[in-house]
Formats: sequence, C-alpha cells, structure tokens
Amino acid sequence: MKRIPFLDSHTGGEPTRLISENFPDLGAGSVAEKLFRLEQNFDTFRSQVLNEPRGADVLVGALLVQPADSTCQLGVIYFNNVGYLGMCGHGTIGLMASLSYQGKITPGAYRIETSVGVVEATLHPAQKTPENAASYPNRVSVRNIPSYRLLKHLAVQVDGQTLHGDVAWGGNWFFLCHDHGLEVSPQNLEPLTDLAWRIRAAYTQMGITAPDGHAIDHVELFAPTPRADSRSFVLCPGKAYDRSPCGTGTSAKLACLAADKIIREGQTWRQESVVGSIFEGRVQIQGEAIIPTITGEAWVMAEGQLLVDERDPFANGIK
Ligand code: PYC
Repeated sequence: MKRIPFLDSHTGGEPTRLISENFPDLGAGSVAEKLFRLEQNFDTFRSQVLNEPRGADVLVGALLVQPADSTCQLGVIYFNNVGYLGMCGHGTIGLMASLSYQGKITPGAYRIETSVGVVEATLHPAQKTPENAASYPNRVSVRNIPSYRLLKHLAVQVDGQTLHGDVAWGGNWFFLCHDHGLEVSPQNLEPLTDLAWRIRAAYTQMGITAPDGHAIDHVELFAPTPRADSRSFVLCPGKAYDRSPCGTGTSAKLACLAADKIIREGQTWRQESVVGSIFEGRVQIQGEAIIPTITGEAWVMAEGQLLVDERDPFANGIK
C-alpha cells in the first residue's frame, strides 16, 4: 500500500491539496525541469492525487519541491485535473497558510520558485484578538511574476453572437470577456460554464495561442458587483470553475486595467469571485508589464494520507 500524506486548504472556496513527501524522485534542477519530468514520467501520480475517486475536478495540487534558485526558500509545482499550471495564486496562498498551520513557517516574506518564475509570498501576522489568539496566520500577499496584456478587444463569434475579450498573461493564460451578457452568480454556473467553454473553442479555432503556442486555457467572464470593483467567473482548463477570484486571473485583469490606465500604483483593486470571496490586488508598473500583488486568506480543512492500493482498478484515478 502506497501512502501519500496530504493537507487540504481552501482559498476563497478554491481547494489546494499540498503534498510534501512520498512523491516520485524528480531528480535535480529547476522547478520547470522537475515539472517536465513529472509530466513525462510520472503523470499517474498527478491523477492518483487529484482525480476521482480520491480527488475532484476542482482540486489544485501543490507539490513542494526543492528550489534550484538559491535565493528561494521553497519550490512548488502546481497541477490540476487535466495537467500542470505555471503559477497559481490561490494555491500559493493555500501553500503558505498550510505551512503556517504545520508550524513550518512564521510571518515574513518567502521567495518561491515556480515553473514560470520566482514569486514572493508574505505571510502576515495573525490579528491577535481573544477569539483567534491560538489560530495560525493565514493571510498572505503574493507578489507575482510580471504580467501583461497580449491582445486587446479580440472579436470572437460564438453561436452567431460577436463577443470581445483581451488575452493576458498572469502566470497562466487568460481570455478576459466583459460583453458576454450573462449574470455572474452561483445560480448561473451551468450557462457560464457552457459559454466560457464555447468562447474557448471559438478563439482556439481562430488559432489564437500564446506566443510560444501554449493554449489560452483559462476564460474569465466579468460583471459589475456592489461588493467589489468587479466580479468574475473563471473557467479552468479542465472545465472546473475557480471558486476563488483566481490569483493569476486577477493578475491578468490588473495587467489589462494598467494597460488601459484604469488602475495606478498605490490603488487597491478588489476582485470578487462567483461565490463571493474577494482578493485584493495592487500593481507596480514595469514598462508594458506590471508586477501584481494579490492578497487573500486560506483555511486548512483536512489532513491525512491518501492510500494507493495496487489491486484497486481505479488506483490511478478516473481519467
Ligand atoms: O488562483 O491562480 C489561481 C488559479 C489558477 C487556477 C485556479 N486558481
């Protein structure tokens, strides 16, 4: 019986499953090289940990690895139900809150190597009140990698309707659409999922990709909200929607806002998710790009061991 210890947290409703031991030997090198080896040689591990019956489509995995960059204290590989993520904002907040819960880190700033660059995550001290005196610090700010807009106001035909969207990078690739016409609310998840999936199919059919050919594999549908500056529904590559406002998605949004001169340094943007959780975002302008900082909270919710029995016909997950 193989045993894989795990710690589950959620960040604004979006879960992160942290794995720190009993994973395949990924050899030496950078986090990007380790991710490559995991994908090429041990993709079954990803499926065992995240896919049903042990996991669920909504889960994001965070595999804690040794960084190659000597300025970093941590290295992490993010993965989901269908593959691997470059960066993950909610996952980084979840990782930090989980390590804080485990007593492995104390408040302060940590440099983390991801497959797409180094981010800096700051664990804030817990607010000391009589009610939470014994609680672990769980509020985190993530200074993300440089983010930018690639395409502005791209027209896409979906079922005879013309919609528009920007294409932007925030550690993952996003198509950001405002004129979709749907209500962004938890009562509307099926139509939102369906439309986002069709939008993705439409621009993919047009040959729209990242400069390196990577798929634009996340879709964001925005709407106004009285509770924040904007509300969004974010569809992830494996067709699960992000319960959090999506850290990399908010970074992509901030890049577009900065390019349009709607947000400036020193301002705070509050992005609400479809389930009502909120991230705060700030920007540092760097030429055509920005350095976004995303702040949110994560909560630990389960810990234990995944058991992988070789005799189990679904030991490797239902793919
Ligand atoms: O928070 O960056 C994020 C994220 C990406 C996919 C799911 N969450």
